[in-house]
Amino acid sequence: MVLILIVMFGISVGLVFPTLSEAQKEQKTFVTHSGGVITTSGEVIDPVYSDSTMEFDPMEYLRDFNYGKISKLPDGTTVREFTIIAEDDKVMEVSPGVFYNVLTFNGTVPGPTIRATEGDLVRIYFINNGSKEHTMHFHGIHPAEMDGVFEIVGSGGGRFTYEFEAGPVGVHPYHCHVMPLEEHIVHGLYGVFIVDPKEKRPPADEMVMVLNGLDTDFDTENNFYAANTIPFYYQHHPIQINTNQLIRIYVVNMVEFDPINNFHLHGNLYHYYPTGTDTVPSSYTDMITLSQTERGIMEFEYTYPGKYLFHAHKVEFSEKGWVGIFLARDNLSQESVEADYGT
Ligand SMILES: [Cu+2]
Repeated sequence: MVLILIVMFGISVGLVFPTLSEAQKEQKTFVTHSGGVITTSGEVIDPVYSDSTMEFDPMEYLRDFNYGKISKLPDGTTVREFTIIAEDDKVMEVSPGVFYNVLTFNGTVPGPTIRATEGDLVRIYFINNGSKEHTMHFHGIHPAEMDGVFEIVGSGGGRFTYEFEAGPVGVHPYHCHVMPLEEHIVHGLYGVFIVDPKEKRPPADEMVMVLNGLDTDFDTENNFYAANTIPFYYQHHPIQINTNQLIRIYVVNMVEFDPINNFHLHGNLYHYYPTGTDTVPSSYTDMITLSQTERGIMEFEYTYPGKYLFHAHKVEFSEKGWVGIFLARDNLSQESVEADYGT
């Protein structure tokens, strides 16, 4: 009975999930990604850095789609050009007082969401301003030499131009493919590539959620989990949505080390399109399970206003940051929430 009262009290004061328990008590010594030797409990990383050098706003990232610089070929094909710069010296305050050495595409983790329509010519001007070798490897269909695996791009300003036809329709990750791959990925060199069908999907409030983990003490286990990098962000800053409006989420699992992740939605079910390659959903569910780089499109709408949790039903992950809230309202402005497809 006492236990029930304690649990009820916890819920009543909003402790839906407790904040992160202390990551590790035991001090360990590591060689950091930047080559420094540090001793840390996992709470403070790279103490040589005293300040964050990276600004990242998960709310802005959520609905930020980069359609590139658009032009046309003589045959009418749309060309979309993007410049992507890799860096590996940034530091991000991922949680209060927790500094993490991140590797970035265009200065953020994840990198920009690149978006094109099936059949467009995508051209990526890639510049490696990092201190290590990096590449961009896109999931999708393209020539071998555009795969970003064997064409290593040197540090200190190395360049490569990736060019391919956008396809297939769906949501795909892109990431660095230089060894040690796990390290380059877990430190942030990834992003999302959306290929829209020529016949557009129905209008919706569209969002991107990259499910990621952060190994802040370099022991090949994640200390934090998140949707879009910052643990607990969308719990403390609920995502505002309209009732009776279609919500479309492009979800990509980039968690390393842990074999699976999942996505549970409260008070609702969603239609799920694995990899987004089909226009007919494969399931209507409130739970999907995703392995490394598995991804898909979720569609749903809320009938009733209110606060709804979404989180990993792998409770360890939600207790370490992968949890958020949708705040559904009846009268939210429709402005700026519907995708314009950049056309
Ligand atoms: Cu790399």
